[in-house]
Amino acid sequence: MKLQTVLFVFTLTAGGILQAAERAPNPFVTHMFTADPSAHVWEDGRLYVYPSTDIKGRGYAKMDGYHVFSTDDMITWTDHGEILNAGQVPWGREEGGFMWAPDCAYRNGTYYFYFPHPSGTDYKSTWKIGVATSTSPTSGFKERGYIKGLKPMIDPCVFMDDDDQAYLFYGGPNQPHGVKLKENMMEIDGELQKLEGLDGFKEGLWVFKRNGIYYAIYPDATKPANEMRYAMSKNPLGPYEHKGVFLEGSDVITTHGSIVEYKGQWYIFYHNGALSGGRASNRSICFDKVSFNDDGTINKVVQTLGVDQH
Ligand code: FUB
Repeated sequence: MKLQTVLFVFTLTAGGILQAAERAPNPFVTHMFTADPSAHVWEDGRLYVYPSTDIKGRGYAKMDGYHVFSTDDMITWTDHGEILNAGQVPWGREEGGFMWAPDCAYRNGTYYFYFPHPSGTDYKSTWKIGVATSTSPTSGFKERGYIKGLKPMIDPCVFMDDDDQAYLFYGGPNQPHGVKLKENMMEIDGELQKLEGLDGFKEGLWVFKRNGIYYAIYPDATKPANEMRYAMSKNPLGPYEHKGVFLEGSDVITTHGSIVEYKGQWYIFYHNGALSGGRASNRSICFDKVSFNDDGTINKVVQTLGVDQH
């Protein structure tokens, strides 16, 4: 399903010059509620976003499945449909729901889709990180079990380093962790490590690399709306140096996002409550540009709504 047609808008830039621009307006998915976007550029040159799905009028406990969206121009987005739901997870809790923030990784022709889901009625003590695999980034995912040896926590992020070493990051509440993954992408390799330096960490860890520097971005526990902070390190498993807030909270309590480079521009994907009037569990995914200073620090993100401001 094609979601947007080309949008041409005129906008006032920071420098006060009116100029034309092209991009999908925020939120860029409007036919359903989506949250927790994990963005990746795969080998075909398209940008793919793997969010979780919020259900109209329902809470976090009812989140049940995942869709994939993709683009090659940041304007026209395709909804590739549902790729997995709780009913397809044999070890999952009987009541279903709780299909929370996912991520996807690619190695040697296989896409690995990681999702947090509880195995029992008492969801807090039974979180697992499930894995589904496919040879396509958008369909055919088959559930393959969960990663053994982890603590019951949420929000997986799988980062592939330049040397093809994969790392799993996850955590929450207040406990950011990381560990190497074996080449099979479904077993941990070594001890789970608590990441140092992520001051104020709540959940939603995302790790990326730019110019040899590892960045960890994560929501904090600020109320009424979580902000997003970042920290920098020379090593993926830290220790990290806390740098502060770079994305203000929106009209929903949670923040969750990912940063990716596409066609020479860095973007952050995140969510807000623009389509639900701020209902906490009816969120909508957005993207905006990210810029860096010479020392690698990240500038405060300008969050746009409805129009391009770049
Ligand atoms: O979307 C459900 C949960 O809310 C996610 O797992 C958290 O990161 C928060 O966004």
